Amino acid sequence: FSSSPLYRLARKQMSTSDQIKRVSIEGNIAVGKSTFARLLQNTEQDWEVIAEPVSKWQNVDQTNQQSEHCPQPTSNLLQMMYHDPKRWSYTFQTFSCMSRMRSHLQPLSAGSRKSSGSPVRVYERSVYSDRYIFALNMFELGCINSTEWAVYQDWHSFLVEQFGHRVQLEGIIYLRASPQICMERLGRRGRVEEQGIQLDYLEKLHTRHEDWLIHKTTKVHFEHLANVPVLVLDAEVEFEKDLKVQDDLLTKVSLPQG
Ligand code: DCP
Repeated sequence: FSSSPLYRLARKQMSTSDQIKRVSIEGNIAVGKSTFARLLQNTEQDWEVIAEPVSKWQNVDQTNQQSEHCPQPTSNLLQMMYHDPKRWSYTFQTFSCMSRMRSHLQPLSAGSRKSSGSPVRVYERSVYSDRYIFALNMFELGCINSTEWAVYQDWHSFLVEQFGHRVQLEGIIYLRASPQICMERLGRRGRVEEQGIQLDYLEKLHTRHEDWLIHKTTKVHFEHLANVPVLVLDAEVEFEKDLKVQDDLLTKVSLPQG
């Protein structure tokens, strides 16, 4: 791996950062990002995995605004977005990206700080897939209007530029599988809010991943993002319970020491 482009580029990018290596796992809905992140965490104990804050989106805390007119302590924004995408997509994309920014900026845990080399932090998705996969897709589908899209891009670019290297990635792991396989996994996992998702929605998201990470045709606003190395892993085969497949995937992911 040390002779691979991912290694060389990761080293080059590191020299301009705070030495934390930030890597995101990308891929379609239900492809297995959380499972793969858990495997990575078990294999590399001092890597820190930051889970996607889905439960926050399912339980938006309203306690600060609680009053007679707003007696509910939480609301399920994920559910609201799937139920009425035109009304809620912009709000959802704002909230999900803000919660992700917060997790990108979290200080390192004590365990990761103690690691001998540079600490590695692994994210499930990133502020970049929020924008170039989901928000863009919702805009193209007409669920985010052009004013909302302009506002979204404005604050997104501003925040990413302000936070600088703290939200920049040194590598992307793309778990790649067909939309049909993701559909099967989505059905099996049975997250209630996602029950209305159709295959053509997963197909659109798949095309967006391919355009961004394989064909590199997505127009990205951030210069550094164009140079981030991408490791493509075949996630078509079931890997959740197959130790051999897990091993094969994991051996492809090794980052430089130091
Ligand atoms: N989602 C969205 N917009 C975003 C991020 C996520 O609409 N900017 C939605 C899509 C899913 C849910 O949130 O319904 C979680 O999606 P992910 O693909 O990020 O996470 P999964 O849990 O599906 O991933 P995996 O099963 O691969 O672990």
